[in-house]
Amino acid sequence: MKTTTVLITGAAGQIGYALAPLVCGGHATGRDTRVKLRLLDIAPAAEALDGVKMELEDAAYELVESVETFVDADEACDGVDVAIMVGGFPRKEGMERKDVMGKNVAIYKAQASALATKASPEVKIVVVANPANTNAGILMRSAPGIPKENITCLTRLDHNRALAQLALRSNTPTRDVRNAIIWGNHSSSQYPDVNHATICGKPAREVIADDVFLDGEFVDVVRKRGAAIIKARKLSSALSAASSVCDHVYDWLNGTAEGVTTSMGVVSDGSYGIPEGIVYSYPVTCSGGKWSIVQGLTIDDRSRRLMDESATELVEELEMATQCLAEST
Ligand code: NAX
Repeated sequence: MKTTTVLITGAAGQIGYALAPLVCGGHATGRDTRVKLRLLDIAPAAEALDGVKMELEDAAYELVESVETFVDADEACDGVDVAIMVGGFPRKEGMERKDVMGKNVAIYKAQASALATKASPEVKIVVVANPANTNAGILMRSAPGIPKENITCLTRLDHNRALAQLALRSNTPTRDVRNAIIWGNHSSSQYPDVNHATICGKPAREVIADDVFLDGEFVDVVRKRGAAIIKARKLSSALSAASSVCDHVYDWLNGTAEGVTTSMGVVSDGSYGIPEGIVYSYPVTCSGGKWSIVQGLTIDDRSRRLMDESATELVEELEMATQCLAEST
């Protein structure tokens, strides 16, 4: 059986607490792969991180080779094959967007250097921490030695939310809903697109037969689901985020099923007229450990406008982040 070294940053946080057990159970790398787990957080969270480690030991996972904790990014990144970047600086009341961006740029610049020098040369990275697309963009720019294709961000949670809403509306199990697309930013500017989605193999628009709902309420619910969960739970999504991280990593490593597309934040090569170089959520398929953007989809005028709006937001975010990066050097 092969062994994969997985890093989770921000591991003492609430997503970390939901994610680490799933990774130890093989949900990210597969039931045929042993896991060496490395958990990173900042020094003030070291004791809580040790508590997570103790619980993971007590759960006696069959696939786990070792669980180690770190408060130093260089040490944590040593030999890492899969890096799940959950740690980041949250926006606090009264903080300007640029101030939060500056904090995250500093974190992602330092962690990019640790990954570039210490991780496996083929390391696959998924950024979860917000602003996820732009943090991934900063990682890319700060670690030119890591192939851009190996740096992604999580929009699978938004993708899964879209599948779930279509399933609920059509009274169908989620497994029978496929190929919704999240275009753009992991933010409220994202465009959840149902034009290529199917329910039990038939076009979702035909099955649901309610374009007013699909073009209005559906889009709003998916975009604002994170806020709805915070309102209900008084905490942000953790279980669903952790589960979606596993889906993202699993499909990337093991391939998407025949005829199934998923959504991943990946570097734009200009496909669908999106500016090159930004990290943009596209429909992708995965095979042999690589993702590829699904090409040739028909894009109607409404979709074009919504896709471009999210791209514009991302270009502006990346400009702000690049400015913070320049100011920090
Ligand atoms: P928490 O605040 O519970 O946990 C974050 C953890 O990161 C903390 O333990 C903190 O000490 C740690 N941390 C901070 N700076 C660090 C550094 N430099 N190195 C290592 N660790 C560091 O947040 P949680 O609810 O777990 O959410 C984590 C991130 O995921 C947030 O940025 C959040 O906005 C983002 N999300 C992204 C989602 C996505 O789909 N892309 C969905 C869920 C989530 O909202």
